[in-house]
Amino acid sequence: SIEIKEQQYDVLIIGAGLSGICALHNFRKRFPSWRVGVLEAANNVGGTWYCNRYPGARVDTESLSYAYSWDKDLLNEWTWKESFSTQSDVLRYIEYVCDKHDLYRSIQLNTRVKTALWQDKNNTWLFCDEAGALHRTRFFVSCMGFLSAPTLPAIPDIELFQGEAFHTSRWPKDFDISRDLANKRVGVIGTGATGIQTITAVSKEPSIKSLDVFQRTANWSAPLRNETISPEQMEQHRKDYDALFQLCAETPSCFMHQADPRKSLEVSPEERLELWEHIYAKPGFAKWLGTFSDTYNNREANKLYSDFIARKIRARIHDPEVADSLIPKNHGFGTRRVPLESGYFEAFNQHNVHLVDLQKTPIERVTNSGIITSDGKEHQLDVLIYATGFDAITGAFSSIDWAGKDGRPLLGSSNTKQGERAIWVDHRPRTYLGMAACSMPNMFMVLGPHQPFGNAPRTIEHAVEVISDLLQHCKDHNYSYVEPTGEAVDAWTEHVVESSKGALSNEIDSWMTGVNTNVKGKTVRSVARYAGSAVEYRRRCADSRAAGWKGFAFAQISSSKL
Ligand code: NA7
Repeated sequence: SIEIKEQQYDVLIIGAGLSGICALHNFRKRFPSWRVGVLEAANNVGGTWYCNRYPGARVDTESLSYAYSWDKDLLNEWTWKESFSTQSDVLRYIEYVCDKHDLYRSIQLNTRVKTALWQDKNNTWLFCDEAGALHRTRFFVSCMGFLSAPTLPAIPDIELFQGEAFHTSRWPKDFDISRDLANKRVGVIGTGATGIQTITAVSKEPSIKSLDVFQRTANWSAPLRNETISPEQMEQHRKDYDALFQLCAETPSCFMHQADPRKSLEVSPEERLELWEHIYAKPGFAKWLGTFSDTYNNREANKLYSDFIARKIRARIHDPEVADSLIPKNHGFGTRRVPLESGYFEAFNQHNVHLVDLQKTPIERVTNSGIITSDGKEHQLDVLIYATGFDAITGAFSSIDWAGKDGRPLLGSSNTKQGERAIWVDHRPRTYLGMAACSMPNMFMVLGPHQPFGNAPRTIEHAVEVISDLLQHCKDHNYSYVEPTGEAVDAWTEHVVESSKGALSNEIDSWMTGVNTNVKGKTVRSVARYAGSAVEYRRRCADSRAAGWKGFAFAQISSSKL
């Protein structure tokens, strides 16, 4: 008989981005006797910050609040150079953490998981990777990210294009814009956070011949206001880290910005304008999150603020018709994720940058040398960049073939035979605390669906802490099996849906509401994230823990050897 060797773990982490690195560090420290490992599909650590190497990629959360808080020495050693760091600086930071804590030895790179099978007989998960190697583990933690599976646009004849074409999160290695875009006619499809950063950077490249921006939905965007951090400022910031992390722990999405408790409609027009101008002049998400408290659940309040931002945008664009196209019509400011920009709108004042408004002239098809729009015009291109986003939330899970308890698939469509047995039907996750799911025993998720997304490192650290405490509980009681109860999953999923009601963002198609025209079956809105505050989320996690992990069922089995 052929013996297939399998790697064995007590806890296996999938993904080596900010979540996986945080989980690895925590578990290795807390469970020194356990075999802890990470499988990572890419050939480096970093996750989002490794994959998204497109020009202009930058974090639009303040760098200082984007650091791990659990290593005081690291906070003292590390120097942030800019208030909003570039992709390469964030990646350098993650690599530095891995070096400093000797994490690389537990991470297996270039290992993409293809199948996952729950086995009752010994309460373990068996994973098979793309190369056919097996990995068996008692517990596993998904750190796969909710924006990690890129999607190409579903437009006809996309494969015909003969020039260079790629997705922003698959930026070709060593593709240098000043060299490789020199004299080129460049096209970008997509104007989300990624598109806006890419378009701005490419437009500033003096060597390009032209840039065509294919915009399906205009996006509200506002100035980032990045600045360099001097050594003296950094010295001061180091002293303020504790207070900063404390502040982030008290805000709804863990950013360092708080809404003004007043309501827009209760103050005078002058007072309104005063606050708006004040936050507009501030860096980062202040202008999204620091406005009046009713801005994102009161239509009239939202309209007033949107009009204010629209005036700001209009003032920056020479051609009124272009300005009109760049200002969103069908959704209000802040009801989708607000991309922050550094000269995006001014790009459209350049003679070589053209906006193709797909609301007026939708894309008909791709040809071997460009894109034809409905007005019959062929936009000739040498390079085509897809900034078309991700199969968000469930995308990373979709690329693995799951067999949970009783062989149940994790995902499935309601109109297929397989879908009838699926745990999450029609891309609608059902979770307990966004951390665990029925029929997926011993699985935990960091940044899983139904968690309160926001400032990623802050929410990651909290989720890792909770999972770590739960694993400790299993270890202490010799439990080899843990699964949320059906009632707990029903109640939490219902609470997630309830708390999203009234938010204007819930009425808009976006990756946050689970809609993606490029992914089959993602046409119906679902609730992807917990819209109750992060503070409330923490309270609920703490309540479960205090009540002996209420909502979870545990079991011991005697023959529970791996
Ligand atoms: P997003 O925010 O999902 O943006 C994707 C963009 O691509 C958006 O403008 C889409 O238009 C556009 N798109 C997608 N498919 C098509 C097709 N088929 N035709 C034309 N245009 C299309 O992804 P990002 O990568 O920018 O940002 C993701 C998150 O990463 C971001 O929120 C940050 O948190 C980090 P649409 O609006 O759907 O009409």
